[in-house]
Amino acid sequence: MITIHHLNNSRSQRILWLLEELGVPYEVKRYERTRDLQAPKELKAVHRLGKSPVLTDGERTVAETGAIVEYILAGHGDGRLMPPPGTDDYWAARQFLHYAEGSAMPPLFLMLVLQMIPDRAPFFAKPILKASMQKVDALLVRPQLALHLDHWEASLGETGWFAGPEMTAADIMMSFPVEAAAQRFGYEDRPKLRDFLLRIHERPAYRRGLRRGGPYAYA
Ligand SMILES: N[C@@H](CCC(=O)N[C@@H](CS)C(=O)NCC(=O)O)C(=O)O
Repeated sequence: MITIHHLNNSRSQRILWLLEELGVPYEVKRYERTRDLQAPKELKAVHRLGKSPVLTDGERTVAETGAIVEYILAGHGDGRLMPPPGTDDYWAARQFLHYAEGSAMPPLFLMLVLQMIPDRAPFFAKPILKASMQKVDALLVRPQLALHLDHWEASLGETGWFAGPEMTAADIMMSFPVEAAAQRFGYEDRPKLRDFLLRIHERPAYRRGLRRGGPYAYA
């Protein structure tokens, strides 16, 4: 039996959704974030990085969302949720499986860190740090994020999915950056992203995953 080590309000929600779409039985072990939003130390007993998600399957432990998605597809996908191997859509899907964590998440994380720095500084340093962080944000982070958001909107293209005419694991991987960015920017000017979120949030498997995972602030 697969066990998913799941942190509340986190990107590991995607794995529960994937398992629900495939109808694979699994157990969820829930972990609660600490007051400063870190994972609790118990997760380090599962994997030394102490991050979520982690999958355990018998003696095997797999970390990293993208690798976990590939592990589940290899063992239980039976060709579902991926385009036919070797096609352009297949390689687009593989690209998004890597891109979601490798390229889409870092600027979103950086933006969060820049916001936190002045909040955590001594009171006399706050104004100068706030001004500096806002400058870095405006010069470096926002233009990068705009580039990525434009890429997502264009990739949804005519089909409304990230890779080909049907929903794939690429859409599940991309759901977290799309949800996280929606909270910070909204999608007033990006109708395809707005529509993508509405469609995935209505899926019965998505909703079942939410019930298994507990609190999730992004849906
Ligand atoms: N690229 C990794 C990121 C893992 C990660 O940073 N997970 C977050 C959950 S959103 C976490 O565990 N944060 C708590 C912490 O770092 O203490 C993946 O996709 O699995």
